[in-house]
Amino acid sequence: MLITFEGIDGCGKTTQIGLLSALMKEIGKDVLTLREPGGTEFSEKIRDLLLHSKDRLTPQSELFLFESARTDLVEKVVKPSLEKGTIVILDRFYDSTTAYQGYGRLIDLSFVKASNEIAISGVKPDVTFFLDIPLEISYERSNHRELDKIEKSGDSFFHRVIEGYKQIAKEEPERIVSIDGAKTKEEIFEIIKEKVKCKLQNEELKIINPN
Ligand code: T5A
Repeated sequence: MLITFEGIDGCGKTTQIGLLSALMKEIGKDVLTLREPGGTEFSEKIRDLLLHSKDRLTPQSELFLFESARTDLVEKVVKPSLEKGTIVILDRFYDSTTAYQGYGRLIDLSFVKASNEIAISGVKPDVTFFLDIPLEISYERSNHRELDKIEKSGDSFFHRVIEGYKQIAKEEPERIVSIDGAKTKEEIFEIIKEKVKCKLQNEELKIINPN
C-alpha cells in the first residue's frame, strides 16, 4: 500500500507521518517512510541542488530535477518495497509537482502530467492526505527557521499552489482526502487513522477473497 501526504510547506505532513508510521509499527506492519525529493543517495543530492543551490534554475530545469529524483526513488526503493508488501508512506509525490511546478511555476499542466507519468511508471498512491492550510499558518509555522529556495518563491506563487492543490483534490475525490490542517495534530491524526484502517481492512478482504 502506498500512502502519500501533500500540502504547502509547514502543513504538518512530517508530524502526521511520524504518528502514522509509529502506529503501523505498533500493530506489526512493515512500514517504510520516505521523502521527496530524496530517499536515495542520488535523489538526496538532487534535493540539495533544488533547495539550496545558489544557481538560478528555470522552471523547466526545476521540473526535470524533481522528476529525476522521483524516478530514481520509485525504481530503486518504492516499487521493490511495494512488491514485498511493505506499506510505503511518502512525504510528497507527484501531486507536489502538479501543484508547485504546474500551478505555481505556471508550466503547462499537460506537460507536467506527462512528465509525472514517465517518472512514476505506473506507481499510484492508494490514498493521499492533503493537509490544507492557509498561507498565513504556513508562514507562522516556519518563522523560526531559515527558508529554502522554493519557500522563498513569494505569496502569489504559494496562493497558486494552494489553489492547485484544491483543484487536484477536486478532480480525484476517491484518492485524495482533504483535511483542514489548522485542526489540532490529534484531530487530524484521528481522520487519517480511520481512513487508513478502512484501507487496510479492504486490502485484507481482497487477499482473503480476490474476486
Ligand atoms: N517540491 C517538492 C516541489 O516544488 N515539487 C515537487 O515535486 C516536490 C516533491 C520540499 C520542497 O520542495 C517542493 C515543496 C517544498 O517546498 P520539504 O523539506 O519536503 O521541502 O519541506 P516541506 O514539505 O515544506 O516540509 P516542512 O517540514 O516544512 O513541513 P511539514 O512536514 O508539512 O510540516 P511539519 O510536520 O514539519 O510541521 C511544521 C511545524 O508545524 C507544527 C510542527 O510541530 C512543526 O513545528 N505543526 C502544527 N502546529 C499546530 N497544529 C498542527 N496541526 C500542526 N502540525 C504540525
